[in-house]
Amino acid sequence: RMKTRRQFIKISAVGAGVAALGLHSLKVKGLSLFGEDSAEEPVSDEEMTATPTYCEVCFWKCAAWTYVDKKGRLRKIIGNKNDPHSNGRLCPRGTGGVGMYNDEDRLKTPLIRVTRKDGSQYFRKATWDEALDKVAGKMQEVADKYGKEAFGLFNHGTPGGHLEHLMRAYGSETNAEPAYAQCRGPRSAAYYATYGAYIGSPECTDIRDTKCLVLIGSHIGENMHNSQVQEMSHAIDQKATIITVDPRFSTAASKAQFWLPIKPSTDIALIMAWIHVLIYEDIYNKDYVKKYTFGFDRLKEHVKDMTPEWAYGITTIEPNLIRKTAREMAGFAPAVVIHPGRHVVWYGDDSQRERALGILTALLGAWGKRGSLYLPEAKAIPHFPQPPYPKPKWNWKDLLEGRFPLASMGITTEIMKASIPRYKYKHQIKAWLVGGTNLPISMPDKPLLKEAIEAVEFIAVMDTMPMEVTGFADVVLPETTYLERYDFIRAAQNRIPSVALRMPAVSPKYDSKPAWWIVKQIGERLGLHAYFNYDDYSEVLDWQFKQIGTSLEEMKKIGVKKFPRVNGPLYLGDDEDYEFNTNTGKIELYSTEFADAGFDPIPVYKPHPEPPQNFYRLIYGRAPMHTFSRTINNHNLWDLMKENSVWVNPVVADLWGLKNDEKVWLKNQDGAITDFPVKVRVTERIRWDSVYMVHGFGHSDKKLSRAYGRGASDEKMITHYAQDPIMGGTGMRVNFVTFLKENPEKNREEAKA
Ligand SMILES: Nc1nc2c(c(=O)[nH]1)N[C@H]1C(S)=C(S)[C@@H](COP(=O)(O)OP(=O)(O)OC[C@H]3O[C@@H](n4cnc5c(=O)[nH]c(N)nc54)[C@H](O)[C@@H]3O)O[C@H]1N2
Ligand SMILES: Nc1nc2c(c(=O)[nH]1)N[C@H]1C(S)=C(S)[C@@H](COP(=O)(O)OP(=O)(O)OC[C@H]3O[C@@H](n4cnc5c(=O)[nH]c(N)nc54)[C@H](O)[C@@H]3O)O[C@H]1N2
Ligand code: SF4
Ligand SMILES: [Mo]
Repeated sequence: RMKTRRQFIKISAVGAGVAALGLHSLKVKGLSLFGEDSAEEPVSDEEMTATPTYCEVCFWKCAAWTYVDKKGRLRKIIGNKNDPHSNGRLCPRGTGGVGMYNDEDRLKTPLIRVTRKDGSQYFRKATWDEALDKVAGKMQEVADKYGKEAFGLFNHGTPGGHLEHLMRAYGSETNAEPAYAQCRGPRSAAYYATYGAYIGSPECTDIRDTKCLVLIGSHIGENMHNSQVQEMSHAIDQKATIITVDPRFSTAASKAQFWLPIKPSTDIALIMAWIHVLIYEDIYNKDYVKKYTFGFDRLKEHVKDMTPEWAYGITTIEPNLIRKTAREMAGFAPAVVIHPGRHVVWYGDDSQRERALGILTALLGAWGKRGSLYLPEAKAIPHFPQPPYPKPKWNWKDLLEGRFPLASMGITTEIMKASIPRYKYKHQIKAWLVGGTNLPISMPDKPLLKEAIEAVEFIAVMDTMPMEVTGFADVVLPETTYLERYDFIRAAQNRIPSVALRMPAVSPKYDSKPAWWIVKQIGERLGLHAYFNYDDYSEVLDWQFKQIGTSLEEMKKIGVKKFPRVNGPLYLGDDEDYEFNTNTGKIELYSTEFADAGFDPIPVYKPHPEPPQNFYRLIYGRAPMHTFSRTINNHNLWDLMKENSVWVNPVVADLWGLKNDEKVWLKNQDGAITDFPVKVRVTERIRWDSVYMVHGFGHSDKKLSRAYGRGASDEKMITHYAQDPIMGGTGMRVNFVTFLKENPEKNREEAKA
């Protein structure tokens, strides 16, 4: 076996004796619902101190109150009633957020990779000074030897935001996050091309007031984005019609009047057929189309033959059902939400599918209208005084040399390729900073990631947990959890602008530090004091709050503050003049931007490869009680769901002789096998041509004492991806798996013997 330069180090190897002991004694307590000692005496709210925060268990950023009892113990987190993201209620994950803080497996001290004489490697505990010196020293070295641009950044969430500030102050914009090219990127490219606007987060979907909610893949109810779930249940109470398109009978499908169990990968054909029906049955909004859109005649000609009968042959959805659902939408227009989805990297033609959704919305005269997509607004927060960021000589975009021309953010796989000399990129990346992203679980194509990890000279990872990604670090920086720190002001868009404060409810456990402090220390070592001109982050917050007419003191009492809209009303008025930020100033049914860049200006359905014999398409999604891989070890949430299962249609189960709860290994088309076996769930709720799994399980790091070895990881099966040529998104539903009923390890051992 080839010797690797950067071996994966299981953090359990650190101070083995102590860790093992600590683990045993803490584990029992860790299983009680709210962690340490909380099963004790009940305590009333009046006896506790409430401090404001916003949740970091996912990216909806719900504002909340954390309650700490007289002994300084965190007892509960509840939603802030004044918050438009949560309306006073958190989802199960947010409620269980205390488990992030209480997790005894947390990173406890900085760690530095050491190579022994025999070549083996381990992490040694380090002081903060040692760890920070090491990171700053390497940043200086890269700047001197290769230029600052050669230091890359992978990030997600608020911790990533702090790292981004550091990197921009230093002089690098060589950054990317899986939350773009592995998530919502195609949506951004498509809606920007069509409407000159982004959907944003929280999505500007007016589900609260809709009469018809169309979910194409979006599985709200399993995807637990808080206010969307709340609004959907309100819409159901109001008897809104729900149309779901999903190869799986999702939770949303179980609440819907219409379930279209589409053949995976064929959605563009269905959407174009809907467009055909609207146009050729003359039930689209003519006034709206005439006033606001560009390219209608070309669209009409383009979809002439895209009849429901044509789509039936592709999607397996009955022509009558296609017609009926199109008429439903037209009947309720404009109060129809065509949900744009969020994790939209499916098959590599995702920007085109997203365009098709945008076009459908326009034909219904719905964009900007009550019950469809509203016009969101966020509060602008002034930047704390600092010099302008230096301008790098090159950035993530220059790496592309014209490829993926409509990418609006860095592309993770491109940053990786640019880190590997044999790809001969014009610019080479030599070192990485990583924060708030677990690349080995969120990236497709493990070999590429591995090769890139091997190739770079240095990796520093800032995390709260010993996740797969920390195992590849040269320096590990243990961050506090969100409950123990100040952070950026949350000023995300919504119906009305609001701001929310996150402040420490408890002091940091172990030797962990907040991201703002970590980047300030590194920045100062690099002489970048001017970008970190404060002793404590509360000074930045107070200054910013004062600029917008409040203060840290007031915000500590209220947590959330709402502001009046200043950019006009929530909805487009009847017949109101409106200039869209596109080339033509109109909603582009025909995209001049796509055409100029050499792409189909109107979406075209193109077939995708089918599973080989005895293989099934692997599709995946979310479970209500977990966020990706990040919560599996959280004892509160682990209690609710400990492992995933693989959903198999009864016909397939029969064929393979699979029983419910039987454990199998999965093998994909490239021979990759899951690390652990996974339980079979035999169910009519999935088509026979596909299998389904919840993402985030099958952790391979033993230090995650609860998550380790539970279930299987979808990502291990995603060795292949289809890249969107428009913006670089990696379509990940293009892998096929088959079942292994015997332990593959046993076979391998037998083969060796
Ligand atoms: N509880 C929880 N909620 C979350 C998250 C979480 O980790 N946990 N993550 C958040 C994040 S970052 C994101 S991006 C969102 C993602 O949430 P969504 O955008 O809603 O999810 P998708 O992954 O696009 O959709 C998953 C659904 O697509 C279906 N599907 C698979 N293939 C096809 C196909 O070819 N056609 C159609 N029509 N459907 C198909 C699957 O069966 C599944 O029901 O969820 C967010 N909400
Ligand atoms: N196979 C497959 N791949 C996917 C997906 C999928 O469904 N299947 N989903 C895709 C989607 S939609 C997205 S958005 C991306 C998300 O992928 P990532 O960006 O990797 O997101 P997370 O899983 O949320 O990031 C988890 C990391 O952040 C750490 N973390 C949590 N809280 C904190 C904190 O407060 N501070 C610090 N410093 N670190 C923290 C966790 O311990 C963990 O290591 O993955 C994408 N990749
Ligand atoms: S939706 Fe749930 S996990 Fe996400 S921020 Fe809100 S409460 Fe937290
Ligand atoms: Mo995402």
